Amino acid sequence: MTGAEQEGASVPASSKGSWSSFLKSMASFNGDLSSMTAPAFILSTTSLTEFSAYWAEMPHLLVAPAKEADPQKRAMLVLKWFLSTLKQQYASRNEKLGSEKKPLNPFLGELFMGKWEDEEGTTQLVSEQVSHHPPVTAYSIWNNKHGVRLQGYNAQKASFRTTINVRQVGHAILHLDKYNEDYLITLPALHIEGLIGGSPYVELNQSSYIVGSNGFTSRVDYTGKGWVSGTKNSLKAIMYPHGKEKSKDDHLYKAEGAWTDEFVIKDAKKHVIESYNAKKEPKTPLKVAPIEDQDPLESRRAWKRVADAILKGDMNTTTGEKSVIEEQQRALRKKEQVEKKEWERRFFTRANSVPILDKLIKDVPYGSIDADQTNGVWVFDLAKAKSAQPAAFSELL
Ligand code: HC3
Repeated sequence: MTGAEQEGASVPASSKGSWSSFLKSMASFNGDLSSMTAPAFILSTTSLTEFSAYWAEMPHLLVAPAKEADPQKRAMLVLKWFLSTLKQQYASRNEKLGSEKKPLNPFLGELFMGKWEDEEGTTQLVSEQVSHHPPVTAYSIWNNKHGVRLQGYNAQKASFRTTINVRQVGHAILHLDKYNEDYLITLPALHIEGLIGGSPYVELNQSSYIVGSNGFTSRVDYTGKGWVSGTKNSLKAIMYPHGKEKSKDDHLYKAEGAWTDEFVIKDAKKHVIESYNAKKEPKTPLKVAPIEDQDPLESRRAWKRVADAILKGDMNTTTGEKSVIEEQQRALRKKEQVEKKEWERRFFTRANSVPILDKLIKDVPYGSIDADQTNGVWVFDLAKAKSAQPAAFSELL
């Protein structure tokens, strides 16, 4: 524990009591992150549906594999893109806001939509809350110019043992039209550091995989600063032909560095093939429709009153406005029960099976789909999407 942590330096003086009550309450934490009640100063105005955008803030890296003719290098560029998304996914809020905050819990049917426009053409995003119990967010991101499509869904299973530990359930699948190739991406486990001092941040742990239908798999190992040794936000990755994880001589590439900073990718001859510097890589800003033009279910419109109250530090209004949304949701669920009709998701459908997922998951050690923990396996439904947003999807199929 650092000096600052001992003193609780990041907790505003007026919130010290509520922060220590929050820490005490964690002892009986039931694992449901959405039911966690945190003090006002640590509440974020951003809903988890927005987090799906972190996958594509650098469209040039997302589409780079589609421009590469060699299958082995293509798989390596998928690894590079994936590693480049980590800082955005897990450290950008900390960097921007000074700590990780508690995101808004999306309601069922909540949407977040936007696009990135740059020299790679238009890259589009739809994110939808497809389940509330358990909370599950699904997303689809596509760039028609380069024929690149990413879709996925995720939920979090949390536990408390000295800190908050989170296992991510779900996956992403990247599809490259030109090569009719798919990459199954599993999601890293994480835990929260800096909790005692009141400035929480995410550290990644364990391993995640990228399994390509072209025969190459990457494994990424995450480590952090331990009690005795280690460096914050470290990663090591290897890429190998399917089934050759344990055979070092068959490893094709190695990546090493920090996911918040710099990493390099070397070939089997130890030559640096790719390098990445998170601080220097240009990002394309996401364009989101002005709030007044948004659908009532779109995140920033739906949460506006809550977000405004959080920004003002007005806890009474925050709680009151949250209750308005919760009440509306309760009424909708009741209506669905009476009418025996499940909420119709606007962009996604629950699938019985996804053959490519069933095939690729076999190359993930101990890999399983765990559909029971995500209220199903969720796939982007183009027919639904076309009727929901005809203009946006006119170029597809
Ligand atoms: C655990 C987490 C919510 C989930 C966030 C996820 C896993 C969501 C999917 C994204 O693709 C990646 C991602 C990044 C960060 C994860 C969040 C970090 C903290 C947050 C907890 C619910 C907040 C804990 C509360 C407190 C007070 C410690 O900040």
